[in-house]
Amino acid sequence: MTAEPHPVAHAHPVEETAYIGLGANLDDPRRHVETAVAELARLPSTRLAATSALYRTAPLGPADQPDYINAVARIETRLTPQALLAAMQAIERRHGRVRNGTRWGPRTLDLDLLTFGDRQICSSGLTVPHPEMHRRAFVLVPLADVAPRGLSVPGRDQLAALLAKVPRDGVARLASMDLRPLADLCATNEHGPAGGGPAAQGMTGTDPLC
Ligand code: A4P
Ligand code: MG
Repeated sequence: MTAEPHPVAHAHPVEETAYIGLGANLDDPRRHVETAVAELARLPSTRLAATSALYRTAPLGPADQPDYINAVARIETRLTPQALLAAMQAIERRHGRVRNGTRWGPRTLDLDLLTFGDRQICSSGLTVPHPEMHRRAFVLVPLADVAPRGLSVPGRDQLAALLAKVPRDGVARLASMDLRPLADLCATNEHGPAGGGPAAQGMTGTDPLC
């Protein structure tokens, strides 16, 4: 059995703000998204700063698949982008993500690294900002819940300008996230609040949950 990469080994001293897009459309997708947020909150050297509402969105790609649940999380992290991506992929695997070769096919959980500070990265396994984010309402609308409208997407434009260009039909706000999975994790989190929390919901990032 191969061991999961250990992200702490790839931490660096500068804390960066990263935005992570979450999407799911199989097997109780809302639960996958909410528990994945709780798992992001528990990553080492990482703090969950804010979570968007949940959105029901029409599928992009093959039409014969269920609607998606989409959301965005804002984190502050000392992980490198590569270590963060590895940790995100480990979370996807724990959620039973199967890659069957269908582009944009249905999935239990997809985590996309949208932006990482003001970095632009183009390597074989990682492109940041995510190359499709600027044209996707199912990313930009929840992103606006947790990011300043003046956020600049490196190499693209400000979030407000990007939002103005995308049609929003097919993106319906559902509800705030239920962060009880996060509270459960806080109760048992060996890292304690300094390692995994605090977490907050909405724009401010100031309501510590644990
Ligand atoms: N990769 C490179 N850059 C990144 C990044 N910034 N974040 C690499 C995450 N991964 C990145 O991803 C393929 C490879 O991209 C990985 O090996 C990673 O090293 P994947 O998750 O295996 O495959 P994928 O997600 O099927 O491919 P792709 O092209 O990334 O799809 P997207 O762009 O994630 O789109 N419709 C709705 N309504 N809502 C959705 O959330 N999502 C998708 C998937 C399609 N339709 C959707 C939604
Ligand atoms: Mg993806």
